[in-house]
Order: sequence, then C-alpha cells, then structure tokens
Amino acid sequence: MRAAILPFSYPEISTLFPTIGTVHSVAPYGHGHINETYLITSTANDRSHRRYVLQKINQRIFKNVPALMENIHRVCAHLATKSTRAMQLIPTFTGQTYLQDPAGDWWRIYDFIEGAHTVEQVSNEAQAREAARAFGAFQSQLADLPGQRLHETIPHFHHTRRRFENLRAAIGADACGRAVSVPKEIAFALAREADTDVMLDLLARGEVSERITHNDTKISNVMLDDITGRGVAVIDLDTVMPGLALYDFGEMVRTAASSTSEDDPDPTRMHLRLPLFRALVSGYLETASRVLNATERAHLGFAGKMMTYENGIRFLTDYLQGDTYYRIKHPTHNLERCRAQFALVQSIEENAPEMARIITEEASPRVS
Ligand code: GN1
Ligand code: MG
Repeated sequence: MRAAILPFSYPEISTLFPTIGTVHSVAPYGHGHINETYLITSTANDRSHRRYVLQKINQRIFKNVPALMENIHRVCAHLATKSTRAMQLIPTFTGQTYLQDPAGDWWRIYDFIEGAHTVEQVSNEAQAREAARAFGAFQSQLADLPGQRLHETIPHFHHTRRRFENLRAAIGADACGRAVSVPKEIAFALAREADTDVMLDLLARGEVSERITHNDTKISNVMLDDITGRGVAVIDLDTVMPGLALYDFGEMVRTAASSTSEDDPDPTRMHLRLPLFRALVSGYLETASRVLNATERAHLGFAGKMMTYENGIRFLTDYLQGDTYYRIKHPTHNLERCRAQFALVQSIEENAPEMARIITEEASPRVS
C-alpha cells in the first residue's frame, strides 16, 4: 500500500473542511485504479468519532473537475431526497464541495457510510441480487433528476467502437514492441469488431434511450448493510453521466457473475456463473423494470459480453501503450487482466442461449 503523501497537515484538513472536527488519522483506503483514496478518522465538534473518505481526483483522467463535481453534487442532492443513506459531500470552509491545493490537485471529502461494507468479489447469489437492485434503484431514482443533461466526465467512455479504434491504433503504433508477444489476444479482439456497433446502433435508431447511468457498476462500488446484507448505497460517482442502462447492467455481469477476479493470472479459472447471472437479472428487474424497455431487457446478456470485451480491449490497449492508464502491480498486470476478460467473453458466448432463457424466465410475470 502506498504511503499517505498528503499536501495537508491534519489540522489543515480540519480547517479546510471544518465540519469534520479534529483529524486523528489519514490512511490509504480501497482498491481503486484511478483516484487516490484515504480514510480519515476524526472527533467531530459534538465529540462523536467519525470517519470520512478523502479523495484526490485524478485530473489526468478527469480533465474537467469542476464539471465532474457539479454532476456529483446534483446527483447526491437528488438521491438525498430519496434515501437516508446516500453519498454525501462534506463542504469546505467556503461552502464548496471540493478544493484545489497549491500544487493544482483537486480534493473532496465524502461522509463514510457506517454500518455497511463493500466486497471485492461476489460470494453468493444474495450479494449479486443486492448489487443489481442497488444499481437498478440508482438508475430509476435518477430518472427524474431536474436540470440540464449531466456533463460527460470522460467523453465517449463506453463508446465501444472508439475503444476498438484506439486498440487498432495501439497495435499499429506498437510503442513498446509488445504486439508480437500477444497475437492471440489481438486476434481475439479483432475478430469481434462487428459487436462494437450493436448498442451504438440501437441508440442511433432510438430503440434504446440515453439515461443517467453509473458507468462503473462493479460489485465493489455497492455498500452492503453489515447486518441485513441489503444494498444501501452506490459509491464511486465520478463516471455518473449520460449513458445506456445496458452499460451498467453489462458491467455488473462482468464483475458480479464472474468466477474469479478481473486480474486472475490463470484465465482457465474465469467463466460466467449462471446462478449469479440469474440473481443479477432478477435483482435488476426488481428495481429498474419501470425504466427498461423490451429491447433493453433482450440485450442484458449481450451487454455483459460487450462490457467484458470493452474492458478487455482497454487493458490490452494499455498494455500495448506501455501501461500509462491503469495502475499496475507488475509488468504483465494489464495483459493478465485482458486475458481474464477475454476468457469471460468466451464463456458468455458459450452460455448465450441459456442466458436468454434466464432473462425470459425472470422477465415474465411471476405466478405467486
Ligand atoms: C477503473 O478506478 P476504478 O477501479 O474504479 C475504470 C473502469 C474499469 C475498471 C477496471 C475511470 O475503475 O472503467 O472498468 O478500472 N475507471 C475509469 O477495473 O477508467
Ligand atoms: Mg471507478
């Protein structure tokens, strides 16, 4: 774990964010690949012990932090009208939701949601169902967000065609001379080019519509209640922006219906787990069905394949470009992530008929 290298002393944090009280400790927290995250413990002005999440926002990836924070502020304010345990931003001494340090880095603090936890890997169907219920609820609660369209915090984030073209360019440039060592992965990616347009074409034809989506719906972004195990809130709001419901569901399939971690070095351990897929469909339809149409329902399985494929080609692109985007722990980390994703894509392809049957069963009105 990286040491906490903060530009602020503890008393400075207390001064900058006065409502958090006296800071006692700040320690690296979580497993995110993008931002730097720290857990703060403090004693609030009413003497209660409190915890907060401090984050340095990665501005190499999120180029317009004020726009990103405007999105998050609007989304949190809206969710707070619908849930008592939603994410909450802590105001600075000037009443802003974030601040810039003298070096130009951007910082924010969220309240820590107590009595709940996250898991890195789904271990049972109940967890998968809860995660899907939580993300489905998130989408449907944001369906009536007032005001103008949210900013795109990362333009074309799930534009799979563009992701594919980026991969093709990375293969062509071959900046690190690595392409020769990954012919199988490159062939696997290129063979699925036609799939990259399917969801974009549905959108262009108006068969699915744009919504406010989370865009990073992995299981570790859902807080589960410590006692009941129920989903209480969705976290990691940086990529909340206009998108397709299918992106969100597909990313859940990738991360919550998979048999092993996204960077398992042994891809033979990676496959789709159908009972977990069924649990996701059932949980998602429970909370999101009022905003979904028949085309979206019919593509829930395909979406799982597409988001897994998209992540696989992003990892492969980063590997070819010399690991400039994702944080890596060893030199072939991105390649291993890519291989695990492609193993899952293959397993989803093999299970497509069974997945379609599950969707039909879960979508039909239940007989009680
Ligand atoms: C990144 O930082 P983290 O782990 O929340 C990435 C996601 C990928 C994910 C793969 C902004 O998310 O899109 O699916 O890694 N986020 C960004 O683990 O690129
Ligand atoms: Mg994220």
